[in-house]
Amino acid sequence: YALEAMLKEALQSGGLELHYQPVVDIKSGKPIGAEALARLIGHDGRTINPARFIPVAESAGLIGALGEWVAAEACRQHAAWLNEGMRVVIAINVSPLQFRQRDFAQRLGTIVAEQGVEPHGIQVELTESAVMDNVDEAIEILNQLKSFGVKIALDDFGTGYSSLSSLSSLPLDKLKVDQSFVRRIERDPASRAIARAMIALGRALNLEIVGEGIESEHTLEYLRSEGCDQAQGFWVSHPMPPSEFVQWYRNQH
Ligand code: G
Ligand code: G
Ligand code: MN
Ligand code: NA
Repeated sequence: YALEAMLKEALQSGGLELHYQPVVDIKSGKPIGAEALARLIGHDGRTINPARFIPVAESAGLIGALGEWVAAEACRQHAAWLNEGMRVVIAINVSPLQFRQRDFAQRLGTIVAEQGVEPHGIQVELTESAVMDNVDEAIEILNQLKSFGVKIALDDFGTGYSSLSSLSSLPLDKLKVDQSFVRRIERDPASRAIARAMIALGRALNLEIVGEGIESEHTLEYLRSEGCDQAQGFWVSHPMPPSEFVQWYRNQH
């Protein structure tokens, strides 16, 4: 209950922030974009992570409001950075519950249109369970999102129950190979084989592939040699508040 009250208050009076984790081109190391990760800031300045407050938002009926705040803030930041000459594709996470809300796509389309976002400047990350639950309905929602110029990434790929035939029928742009495999690439041959197979599958389906949770140069090299396109993880950078992200970005050029 304390967390629910805190979240409600944060939505009204600015107690939420987005932190940004860079995504880079795996060959050149040049920044491409960033994943926006929500943070709840307590009165004592303490940061609470989404793993704790997203489930609360879902059960308290606040996930729609939270998701719309995230989308609007990400779009505002994208446009502000573009004004300063920084072209950052911002990825936002959408929970399965939010994805299935009746006018989700329409509302997101309105938010994107209001903020002066470039086509493909915003990307939506969805998990397998969000899209595989009802594939026909998902295809319709995804096509609507794409008509607004939003790109679609399948997040945490490999941890859900994707049907491979459905995978090819969904209008996706990107696959994000889940960090549970990536983090074990160096020490576990099975994880290495799975990561490799997922990259091959993504390439066969003409999708961009992002390796997430990359924590070493060795892992990054492995993914690059297997044809992975983009890299994300602590080896590249931790998630950062916007001001730090700007410093990081400028240092890459
Ligand atoms: O930043 P990290 O611990 O902090 O994120 C934990 C999980 O929370 C990840 O699975 C991430 O996708 C999810 N997450 C982060 N930000 C958001 C958000 O704004 N909305 C939703 N639905 N999930 C988020
Ligand atoms: O589920 P999702 O992919 O949206 O999760 C993003 C989460 O993963 C964030 O909490 C982020 O802080 C975390 N994360 C990002 N890179 C790494 C990494 O290299 N190692 C670990 N352990 N966590 C990471
Ligand atoms: Mn994500
Ligand atoms: Na992920």
